[in-house]
Amino acid sequence: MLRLLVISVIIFPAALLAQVEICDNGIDDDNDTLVDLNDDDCPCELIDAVSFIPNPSFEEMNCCPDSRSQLDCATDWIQASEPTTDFIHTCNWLGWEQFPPPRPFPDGEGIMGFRDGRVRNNNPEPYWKEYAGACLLSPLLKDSLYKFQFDVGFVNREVSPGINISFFGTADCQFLPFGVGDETFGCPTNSPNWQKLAQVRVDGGSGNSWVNTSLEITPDFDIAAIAIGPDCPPVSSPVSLYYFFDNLILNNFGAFDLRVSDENHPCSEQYSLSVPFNADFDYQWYLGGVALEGEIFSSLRNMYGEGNYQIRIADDGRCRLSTSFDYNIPVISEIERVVLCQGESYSFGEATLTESGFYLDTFPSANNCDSIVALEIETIGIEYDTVEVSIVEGNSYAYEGMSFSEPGEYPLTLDSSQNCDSLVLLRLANFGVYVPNTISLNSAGVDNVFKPFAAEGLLQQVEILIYDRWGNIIFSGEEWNGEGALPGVYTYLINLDFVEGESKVLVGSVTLLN
Ligand SMILES: [Ca+2]
Ligand SMILES: [Ca+2]
Ligand SMILES: [Ca+2]
Ligand SMILES: [Ca+2]
Repeated sequence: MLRLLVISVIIFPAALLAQVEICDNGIDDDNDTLVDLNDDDCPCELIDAVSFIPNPSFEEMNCCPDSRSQLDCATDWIQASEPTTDFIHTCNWLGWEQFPPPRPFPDGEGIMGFRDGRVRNNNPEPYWKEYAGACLLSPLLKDSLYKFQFDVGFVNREVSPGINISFFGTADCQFLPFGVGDETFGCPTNSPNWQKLAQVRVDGGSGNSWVNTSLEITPDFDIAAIAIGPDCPPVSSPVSLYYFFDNLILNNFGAFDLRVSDENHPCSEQYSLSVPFNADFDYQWYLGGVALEGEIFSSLRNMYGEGNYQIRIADDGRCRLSTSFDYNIPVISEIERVVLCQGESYSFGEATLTESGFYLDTFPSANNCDSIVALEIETIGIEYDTVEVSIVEGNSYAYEGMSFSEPGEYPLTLDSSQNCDSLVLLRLANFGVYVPNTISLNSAGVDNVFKPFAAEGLLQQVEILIYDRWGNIIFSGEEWNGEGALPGVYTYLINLDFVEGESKVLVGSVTLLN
């Protein structure tokens, strides 16, 4: 068979082989450059499983709530009842102190909180019922089957016992809100414009928990707006009761088959996409419209990088396709500032940095996300402070408790206020002046004249004073040859005027030899 097929391909021109696009093989079978779902030859009904309720997870807001009763801050939500629901968002207000919401929230950063009856100043208010309402993005049609899936949050057993969550509908958005001006109005059906569509019993166990639940609705008239909250009977609790809502998904019953949800952090290796499992369905996952080989289960076994993922369900000759789930790996950007002392280094990725400047690198951070870090390094003490001192040969210079007498350069490390060592370069020089300490009247090999010796052009004027042991000046002039003096020790004082303008007084002793 295989051999025959090969022969036929050779014999017949390619154009005569009418190839058909196969929609789940990742190949452009009909050579029109369009692969699988991207090819018009693969029609499939696109099912949008986004909620008919606007802002269904309380994530979009006009303002950040800073206190109770601010559902109006949640975009598109309508405060349906006179007793007001609460908008809780991590941007600021995290709910009543006595009703802390369970964390984390099921979806995102915003949720809604509501009461079912209230006790105020020991007075029970059994009809104090709080409802949130929304004008639907798309009406619920008469006699069609819908599903409403949502999360209910429970504080604790006492203030959040089991509750009948109730779902109400009205034919016109103008009937929101209801019971205006009447805090004891109770549930929506106390108005003739509203109908109760369904309810479900939800129990939060010991509390501090979220419960995901759902109910089914087949309305007997077209529904344009909804209200959700507690059911209608008056509450007889001795304490105020309180609950939370999040992630309110209302759609055609069948749309939930194609509702793609993700699990784990987007940067995690365990991150995955899935739809609810149904043994009767054949599944195929796509990335960018191209079939992913072997991905034929309700959950993706692997991720194939960023992009638009879709799942196709084929059953009973019908083809249904989910809307694109856009998978993006978040990148975190941060700026770091580091101060280094001279001689210190900073490890940044694989680099060891010691110089001032800006550096960029990418790191895996929490949850294995890439984190782009802009690093600014400032190095303190990169340049020496220089102290220049000149001394006369034989003298010494005291600096920071140390003594220096030899000309030269001394790099010194001192403590400074920056917590870095402060670096000082001490440049010690002498004046280029040599003063002998011994002269002789007659001997060779010893200076015969007492005077400061200096390089030519250094000194402008020299005045030497020679004192005897009683303090009498026995000589004054530019150089002393000891004439007329007895051998012995004499004290000198020399005034030096340098050509550059400086002056210096040198005091010492000189021994006069015979
Ligand atoms: Ca194909
Ligand atoms: Ca094609
Ligand atoms: Ca085609
Ligand atoms: Ca939310």
